[in-house]
Amino acid sequence: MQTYSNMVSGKLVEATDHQEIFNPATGASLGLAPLSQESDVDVAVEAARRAQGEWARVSDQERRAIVSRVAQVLEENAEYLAELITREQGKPLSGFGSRFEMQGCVAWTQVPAALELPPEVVHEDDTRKDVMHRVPLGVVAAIAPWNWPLMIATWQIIPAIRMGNTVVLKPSEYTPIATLEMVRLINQVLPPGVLNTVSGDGRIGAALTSHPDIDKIMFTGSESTGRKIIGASSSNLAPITLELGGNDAAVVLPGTDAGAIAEGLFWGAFLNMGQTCACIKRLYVHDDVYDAVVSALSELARKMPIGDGMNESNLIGPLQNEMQFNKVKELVADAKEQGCNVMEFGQVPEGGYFLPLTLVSEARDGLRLVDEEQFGPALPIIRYHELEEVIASANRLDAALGASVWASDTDYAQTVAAQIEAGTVWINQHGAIHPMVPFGGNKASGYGVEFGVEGLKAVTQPRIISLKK
Ligand code: TXE
Repeated sequence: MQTYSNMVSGKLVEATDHQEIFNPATGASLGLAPLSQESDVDVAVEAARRAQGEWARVSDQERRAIVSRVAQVLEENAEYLAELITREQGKPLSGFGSRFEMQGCVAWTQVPAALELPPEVVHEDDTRKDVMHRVPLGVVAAIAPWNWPLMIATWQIIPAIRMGNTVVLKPSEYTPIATLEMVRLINQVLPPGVLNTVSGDGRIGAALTSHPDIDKIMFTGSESTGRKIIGASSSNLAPITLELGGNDAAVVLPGTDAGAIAEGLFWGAFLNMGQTCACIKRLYVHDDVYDAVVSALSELARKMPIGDGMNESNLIGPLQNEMQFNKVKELVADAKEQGCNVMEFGQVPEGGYFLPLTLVSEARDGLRLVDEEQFGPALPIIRYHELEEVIASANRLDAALGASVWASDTDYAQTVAAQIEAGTVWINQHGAIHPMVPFGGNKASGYGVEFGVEGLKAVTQPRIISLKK
């Protein structure tokens, strides 16, 4: 059985303890992932600290060149890593699956490599000149989730490295292997100590985020863990970028052509089996087009091939883990008990954490499936009549990561979008993130943004050089 290792100071370090990782589609063993001890966290943070000064002194141009080489390594190893993602995380190789995730890793590495954050003259008059430089924060703790394990780790580590920080990354305990392999591969082109890992569950995450020598925390995960991390950061005062998932509403306005939007709505909701932070998690459809939208979505769901994602004809895989599998089943069972119309589609294979694609029509606010983040392939569809009513519904929850408005009249859609509280409101698309466009949550979905120039700023601190003339 293959044993995987953490990376510290450019070397693979053998762990004393391990956990076996299984394929969520088949139950097959994938190998042994390391389990770090709290003392390993100290060693990894020390390694990152030792490497940081020299890394920060590397010229901006050279750092950009090195990050470009990281993108090349990701590209060269994309197929190997995509297969590991499929075996470990479950998303299929094809469609919006693991190859798509690897394309994202490459793009989200190339863009920071190309971006610049030059010093800025913030004030100048006859007496003085004030220039703001963006300097690295130091050692970044990155805590990654299991839904897009490599892409989200890339979002966290690449901007940090690009701007002269060093990193200690902890992958999710559900999906450590593909991430550790990615780190091993990209370490071939990084100086030792720039990117290190520790592995394990929340106990190791807590040791890392509360470590006194951490200067910045990048976190994507649940709201409850986000709150714990805020507490942990009181020991190091590290600023935090927090992406805490969402419960995105999509609003279909009256008069919209259901056929034209069905595919966008479908993948907006079922991307990665719904296990995506900015997925449509509640769909509000005007009475005028309600039946047409439900029927167009049913048509698509009926045709969607479900199964082991290593088979390239499958576009829908299993859920990643038992916790998530049980949570989605429980929320669907509750909706059924509450009198909703539960429609299940697809041939679900035996074994593995497979669930049918589920549309729940005649759903309503207050239902658990609507109010809680299901993070799975079960979409509640709520009928509405008045615009004020649906805007109040969209804004009534604490979660506010993404939202979308769907309409044939895009001018009208923009006036509606402006009234929705969310970090991003898409029009006629959902979850359409881009490496140049800042992304982050409002309200309980977190704070701080990733991507683009704003994302680079988030892993630096301003330093003003003020000259008396
Ligand atoms: O998240 P956790 P879980 C949502 C989704 C899901 C729920 C629970 O609704 O059902 O969260 O998922 C690390 N200090 N999202 O339990 O626990 C943990 O080891 C530091 C939305 O997997 O938040 C893992 O690496 N770290 C989301 C990471 O935090 C700690 C993606 C996320 O795990 C820690 C995933 C601690 N005290 C789940 N405790 C999104 N935003 O997309 C745990 N961790």
